[in-house]
Amino acid sequence: MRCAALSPQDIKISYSYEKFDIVDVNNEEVFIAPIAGFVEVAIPYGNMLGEFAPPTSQDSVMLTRFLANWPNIVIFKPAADLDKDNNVTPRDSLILRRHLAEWEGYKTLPIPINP
Ligand SMILES: [Ca+2]
Repeated sequence: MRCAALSPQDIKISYSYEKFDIVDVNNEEVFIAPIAGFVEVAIPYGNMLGEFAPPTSQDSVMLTRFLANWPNIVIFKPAADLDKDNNVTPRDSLILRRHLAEWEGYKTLPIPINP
């Protein structure tokens, strides 16, 4: 589950002197590889907390509440953009729900609109 960074403001990382590695906002290690002038960043697609764990129904609930503008719902937007259109929309929520329901064609996230 790796892709190029969506845009500079979408991903916040820092260096952990405790872990001697680059970490995300949750202090989890982030895979980064410079490739011919680009930086590849691993994104935990579907996990709204940005953790490298498979998404669950709780992630779907968080995304639904985020899209409904519930207060105090913070998600890791790059992981929620499951169709890779650089926006978090109800279509991303639909993809996550189908993934969790194990629909055919939704096993591997993300599912780009125009692959
Ligand atoms: Ca999207």
